This record gives sequence, structure tokens and C-alpha cells, in this order.
Amino acid sequence: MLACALCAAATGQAETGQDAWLRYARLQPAAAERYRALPATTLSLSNTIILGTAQAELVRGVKGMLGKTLRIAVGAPTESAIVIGTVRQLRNIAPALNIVEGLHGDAFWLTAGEVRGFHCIIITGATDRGVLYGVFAFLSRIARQENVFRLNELQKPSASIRWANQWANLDGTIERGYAGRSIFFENGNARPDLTRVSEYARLLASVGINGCSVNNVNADPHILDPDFIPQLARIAEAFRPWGVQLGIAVDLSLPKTGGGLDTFDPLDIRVANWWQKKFDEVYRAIPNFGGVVVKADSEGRLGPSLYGRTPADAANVIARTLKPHGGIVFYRAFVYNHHLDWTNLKNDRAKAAYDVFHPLDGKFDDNVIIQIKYGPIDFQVREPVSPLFGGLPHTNTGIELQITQEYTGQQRHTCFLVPMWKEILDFDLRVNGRSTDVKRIVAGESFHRPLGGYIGVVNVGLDQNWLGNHLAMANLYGFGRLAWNPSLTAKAIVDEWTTLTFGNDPVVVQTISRIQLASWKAYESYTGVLGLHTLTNILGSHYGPAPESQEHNGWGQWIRADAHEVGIDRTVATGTGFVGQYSSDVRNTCESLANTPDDLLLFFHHVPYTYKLHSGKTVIQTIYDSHYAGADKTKQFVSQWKTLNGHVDDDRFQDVLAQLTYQSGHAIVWRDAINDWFHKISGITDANGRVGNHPHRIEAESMELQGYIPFDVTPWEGASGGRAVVCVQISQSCIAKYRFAGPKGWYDIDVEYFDQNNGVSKYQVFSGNQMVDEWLADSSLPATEPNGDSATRRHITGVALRPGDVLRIEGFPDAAEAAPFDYVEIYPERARP
Ligand code: GCV
Repeated sequence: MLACALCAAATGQAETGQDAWLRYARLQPAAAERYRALPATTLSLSNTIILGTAQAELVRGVKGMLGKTLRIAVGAPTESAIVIGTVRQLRNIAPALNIVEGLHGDAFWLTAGEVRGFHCIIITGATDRGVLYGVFAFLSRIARQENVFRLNELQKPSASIRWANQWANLDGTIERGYAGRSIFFENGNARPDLTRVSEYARLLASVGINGCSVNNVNADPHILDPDFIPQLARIAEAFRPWGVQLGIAVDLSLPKTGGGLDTFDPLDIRVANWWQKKFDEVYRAIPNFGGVVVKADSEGRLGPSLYGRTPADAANVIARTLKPHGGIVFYRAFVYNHHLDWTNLKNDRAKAAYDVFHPLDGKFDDNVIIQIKYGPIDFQVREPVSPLFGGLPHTNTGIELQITQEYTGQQRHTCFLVPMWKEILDFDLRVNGRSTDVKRIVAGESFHRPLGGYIGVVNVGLDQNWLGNHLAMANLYGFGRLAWNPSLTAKAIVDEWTTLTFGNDPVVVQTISRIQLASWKAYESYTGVLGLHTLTNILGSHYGPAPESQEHNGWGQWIRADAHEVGIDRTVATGTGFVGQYSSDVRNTCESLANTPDDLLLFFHHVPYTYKLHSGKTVIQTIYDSHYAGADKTKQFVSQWKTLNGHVDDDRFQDVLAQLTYQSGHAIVWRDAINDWFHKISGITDANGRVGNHPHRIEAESMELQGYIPFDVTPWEGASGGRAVVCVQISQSCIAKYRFAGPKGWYDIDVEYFDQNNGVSKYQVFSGNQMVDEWLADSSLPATEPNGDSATRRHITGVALRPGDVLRIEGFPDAAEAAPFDYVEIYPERARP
């Protein structure tokens, strides 16, 4: 790998992450030697557009990895070749070939055999798209240095629906997108240059994703304007060579709000006709249009309830217009009232989806899929499986997973979600006392449904590495791989991804896999444990810590923490009754306090802080300890990553180092905010003496201030002691001083400051008259105030201090950012608290 890194440097090629896992990096000569017998020709059995793409990809991959340019041929072989084509074409040309059974839909088969007397490698599938997937699998094998000569590999996707959703707005912004502007839209139109869209489709196809809905589910009415449909057609054209079908999200009120009708009642014939006419227009422009996603009666979106109609009425009216063209309606089960009365202990948002959809089971047309978020709340760091998966045996269902890390660190934190998705997919809902795990339900197997599958909310942006964090791309890769084969282990997936993305060096693969596999639980440990959700600011950014925001509002993400107890009682016996939505087997587990697993305890039960878990520890001590352990884990990620210096290219090494370093600082912000909050509310001290006790910490407000003034941070837990300092001197810097009193030696210094997105303050740190560090607060965190979203840590190593030395922080405000900071920690080198 070192050689490869040098190679990239020598050719001046920066590793931007744009090629993601499709880098096709040159193999070392010894490894390349294993492929010397590869045929020199690739022969396509037909010249369709997708087979053309597949053949070009084969040439590109082989050229990249082996440095050889395959000869391109179409038609019948005249020499040994890598043959690509559908089964039908293969039968015509090689009737004697014994073709494997079971090649349907998007399945493919990699094999070797005689074609017209020549020994060939054969990549075939029932459809062109299957062949394309086979080509990607073949190239992946070479990249991972596996054998490609004695192949007999049949691969079938677990489910027919494997879609990406993008929440892009037509103005170019992305709802819950963390990697720049939309690749699809800008200024109310599709982008003139759709190169990134084609590249994205290539990435999707390489992991078997076959559809993509491109606009926000909070849909803009203009998406179906007559002059917008041709623009959608351009996007569909960019997708088509990669076998990705275009979908869009639509607003159900459109017939009224933009269609000239006085109603959008789905049972009004004028409304049905309106949709019919509209989608006829769409299919004229985009014959392979895939379908629509619907968000209705949810978070302020209008829906059928306005007319006393059901989601089935609404879904079916559109489904019938799409049906003749093979289109699908994805109707989202994310339907709930966000004005719930929080004072009523029986109210429970978690019950909403089942309450609305279960009574409609069997009433949806067969080209409707109910798109269900994995848990009953909203993409939290841990939730139980949505009971709705078990409540729709006569309806098609799909699972909605979130690749964009809305509640899991927004790609500023590394959080590999495949282990969580695996737990959800493997969960056995025991419907009617029989084994019914989620992966078989959404595959359509358990209830013999014709359609079903996986929908991933991705939200890639124009940033070169698509998601804004190189390591986060493992989530997109993992989503595709799981949708194809949910039985793959998280380790197998991450090892594959790492090898393709960073190369074959075992040190690299082991180290990155270790970090990735530990990252979800680490994130959970410092954000919200025991089933408390991600304790973030749910009223704004969904990013930093703000536990209080869960409570006392209509959004229903309550944790019901008071001075003595915490958690929601969702039991049938005494609580909201949510547990009753599960089958009796699951109910028996979750209804009982003793049987509920610790990691979901507070999702299902309201217990005293002193309640002892299965682990033997109390709830409160578990909260304290986990937040320390989680934050410590992120510190290890940094040191583990550092061992890869020289093993991965410098560009990505530095990018990831900066990201993990920031994460380990923000994990401390999380740790302290959540622990301080529970400490204050419960009044129970940490048995290990850490919470509220930071021996190396000097609060900014306690320093000698010149120009800086103390500032109460909101919410208070976003700053140590609830306070920070801000520089309110216009066009001047401010100073905070501290006289060091510890023993002479080498020290590390951490400065906890706030990096808002409405200014670029400068900070300088001096020991005596000597500047030891300076930096700009120039990142784009989601905050315009000092709080838990903007809190950031600067780590300064190796500062020589003697008793009496004066440490000086000088802050230079800019625009609306008043060079705020929270505290300084000074500790002997390598003894980070
Ligand atoms: C697109 C959450 C997000 C919203 C999102 C919604 C949904 O509430 O915060 O941004 O809206 O889910 O999935 O519809």
C-alpha cells in the first residue's frame, strides 16, 4: 500500500475520495501476476446501453488494477474472452453450456466455460442490469486479489427493491445533508452539468442499488411542473446507463396547490384524473420512471386525513396511474402528530405508525410499498424494531435506513451503522409464534409478498468524497451490500469496503475495520444509552447534546426524566401500551422489566435512577460510566488511526485524522453535557468521582479577563459550568489570562472554544510572550451561538510550563462570532483526562 500511496503521489493524483470504493488502484506486480492469464479481450453479446457501460467498466477496472487495456469486441468470439451478456444471448451463442438455475431479476452468474470453442470467463445475468452487477463483482474480486479463473458464483439479491432516497431541494440545499450542495439541483433547476449524477449512479450500481428518488420527501410542488419534467428526464438519462431508475417524492396536495383543482381528496375522480394525466406526461418523457415516494400527514405535510381518507386511499390512487408502466408508490409510514400533549402519560409517538397502518393491512394495491423507518421514532442511535414490520402481513413493506448521519454525528463523527442495521434486520418479530425476522419480511419471503426491500436515505453532496467523511462511505457501501445480502456480517462488509477503498495492506484493513466496528457503540455510549435515544437538540440541529429538548414539547421524543426516575413506561399493564403492538413472544420480553435487555430498558420502562441493570450497575452509574467509556474510545480511534501514517495516502490520512480528532473532542462535550445534566436532575453523585469534577480544567470565566465577559450558554449543559466568555469589543481582540501554579514540566493544553458558522474568529495562545498556537474557527458547524453544537476542542501538545508562567488566550472576534471559549485544560503530557 505504501508503494501505491507513493505511486499516487508521483503521478500527482490526489486521493480525494471521489472514486470511493471504485478506485481500481494498481496491484503490486506480484499480485498482478496472478491475473496474467486473463483474456485480452472483452466480448459483449449485444450493444445495449447497459452492456456498453458494463464493458467500459471492465476495461476501466482492468486498466486501473493491472495496467492492461482489454480489446473491446461485440458479437461472437474469435478468441478467448471475458464474455458479458444476458442468459438468453448466452444460450444462443453457447447452447451446450450448462447454465445454472435461478438466474432471475437482477441475479448474476460468474463462471468459466467454452463459447464457440474458446475458453472464456463468463459474466451473465437474466437482465443487462444483472450483467452489470456481475462485472462489478468480478472487478471487486480482482481488487481484493481473489481468484477469477475457477468461478462458479451465482448471486441473487435478497429483495427486488434496493433504492436510495435523496432529500435534495430544488434550490440546491439538502435537508439533513452534510456534504455540500445537491448534485442534482441548483437555483430551482436540474444542474446543467450532471456529471456527478452519472458518477453517483455508478457508485450505486456497483453495490446493486437499482433506484433513486432524487428530491426531498418534503416535496417541492414544482417537481411536476411541465417545464421541470424534461429536467427530470435529463437526470433519468444520467442514471439509465447504470440501471438506476429515477423516482421522485411528490406532495399529495399538488392537485389543489399547483394543479388548479379545489381539492386533493384522493377519492374525488377529478383528483384521480389529474394524477393520471400528470404521470402519463412523466412516462412520455421518462419511459423507465421508477415511482414516487409520499410523505403525508407528517410534520406539517398535508395528507388524506384532511378529507377523512386513509393512506390506502391516497397511495392507491397514484399507484393505479403508475401500474401500467411498472411504477411503484413508496408510501412512508412516518405519519405522526407532532403536537402531542406531553402531560398525558398515555400519549406515545412510537405507537403512531402501527395505529395508522395496521388497520389498513391488505388494502394497499400490489404496487404500493409501505416504507417503514427501522424504529418507531426516528433514526435514533438505538431503537427497538418498528412493530409495524410484523403488522402488515398482507402488504408490501420496505425498510427505511438512514445513511446520512442525521442523529448519529452528521458525518463529523465516524459511526459505522451496519452493525446496528444488522441487529434490526436479524430481529425476530415472532409473528404468529413463527420465526419472522425483519430481513425476511422486507424481502417479501415471510408473508409471500410480491415486492419489498430496502430504502436508504443517502444525501450525498457535491463534496468530492460524497458524504464529507471518507469513513462514512462505508455506510453507503454497507447499505447496498446488506440490501443485496443481509446475511453478510458487518465485519465481512467493512473488510471488503476497506480493502477496496484503502488497499490490501493487512494493517490498514485490520485497523480501519476495528475503528469502524467499534464506532456505533462508542457513539451510543457518549450520546444516549439504555434506549434513551440520541440525546441531541431535537428542536434544531439534531447534532450536539441538548437532553432537555426532548421533554415538554409535542414532538414525542420524551425520556420522562425527573428527580427520581427516567424512561418511558410503554408497557400494556401500566404504560402507553406500545408493547402490545408486538407479537406475544416479543411482548413477553419487553413487558417485563426483568426480561428487557439493558440497552433498551429506558425505551420501555420508567425506573428509578438507582434501579440495578442485568450488569449489576445502577441506571445512573451506567449513564455516567458509559459516557466516559464512549469518549475514551474515540481517543483510541485517534491513536489507532495514527498508526496508519505512511500506510495510506497522505491526503486521506490527514482528512481522517482531523475528523477523528474533532470527534474525540466533541465526544468530551457530549460526555460532560449528558453527565452534568443527569447529575443535576438526579442529584446522585458519580461513584467514580468524575462527573462535575475536572482537576485540570480552568473555566474561562474564572480567568483574568480583559475585554472578555462571561456569557450564560443555552442550554446550560452545552458549556462547562453553564458559562463561557465572549469578546464584545468591536474591532479589538480580548484576552484571558491564567497564572500556572503546577510543577515545572511538559504539558498538553486543550482549549474548549465555540466554532459558530456566522464568523471566523482567530485564537492565539501564549505562554509568557511566546505564542504556542494559533488557529481560525472556520468550520461550518450547525450553530450561530456558543452551545453544544459549536463546542470544539483545540489540542496543543508539548508546552513547557513553569510555576508562575502566564498562559494567555487572545481571541479576535469576527462578524457575529465573538471568539467565545469555555475552558482550558492543562495536563501533563500524554495524561489526557
Ligand atoms: C425530510 C426527521 C428529519 C426531517 C425529515 C423527517 C422525515 O424528522 O429531521 O428532516 O424530513 O425525519 O423522515 O420525513
